[in-house]
Amino acid sequence: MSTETKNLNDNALNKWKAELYYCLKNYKKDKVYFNLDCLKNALYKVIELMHLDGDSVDSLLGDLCSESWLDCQRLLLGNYKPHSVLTLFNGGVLDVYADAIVNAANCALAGGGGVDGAIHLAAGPQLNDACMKLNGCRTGDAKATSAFNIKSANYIIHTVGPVYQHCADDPLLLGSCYKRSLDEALKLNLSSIGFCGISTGVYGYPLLEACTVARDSIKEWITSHPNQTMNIYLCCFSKKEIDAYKQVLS
Ligand code: AR6
Repeated sequence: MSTETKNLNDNALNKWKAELYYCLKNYKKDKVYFNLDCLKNALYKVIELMHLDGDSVDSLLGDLCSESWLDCQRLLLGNYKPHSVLTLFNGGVLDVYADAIVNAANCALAGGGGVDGAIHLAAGPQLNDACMKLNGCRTGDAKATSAFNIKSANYIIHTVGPVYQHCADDPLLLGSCYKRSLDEALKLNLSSIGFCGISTGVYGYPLLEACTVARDSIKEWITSHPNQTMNIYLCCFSKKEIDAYKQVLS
């Protein structure tokens, strides 16, 4: 390789490394500016230019931003092919930038407390009007509306989780919420969706069990939709949720 070519390669590598570090830092610190596609792009350029395998990338970046890097490692698994990705997001559904966010609603779709109240407040009164036209929603089902005044998403997918009863139906109904929400996102031709921890607040579903159901049902959906590319964010409003997801995803 001529000196000139080597210099050009070094310059390109430094540029993409800087971009990658920037994306990872934003992922950890300032999620408003985090962009998954930019991160993927920079990551692949660095891998190409350095001829790295996954392990070497780990050691290069693991120390710098270990927490966010751990969450982003899954991006490597598809070997450049577009595929659905499940990512932990350190923030609530109103903080994530996604085509749709998922609301933990009630059967009447009448608004309420918790994330439902926060979403209605942020979306504005038109959301209630739209919800009233949907004829309610059964437990385990999902229905979509516009996101109105919420600018970080275009759609809200309202799903109704089970009130925890400690019975065999709980995981079936909760799993159905995740799958039906993903079906709705696909029907609308969307490619990213942010979930809150459905049923884990007012409805009393134990957190670790709910995270396990979320993981398993989303993985099942991804497996049964191999040709779809969906960026799926598990939004963690509290530190407890991050810890629980990390435990079930490790
Ligand atoms: N912003 C973002 N996420 C939040 C917020 C918020 N302000 N508040 C809670 N979460 P919950 P449920 C997360 O209780 O258990 C309502 O009254 C929280 O960390 O909102 O499914 C409805 O109308 C958790 O991950 O919903 C229903 O009647 C997730 O939101 C009932 O509560 C769900 O907690 C639904 O109960």
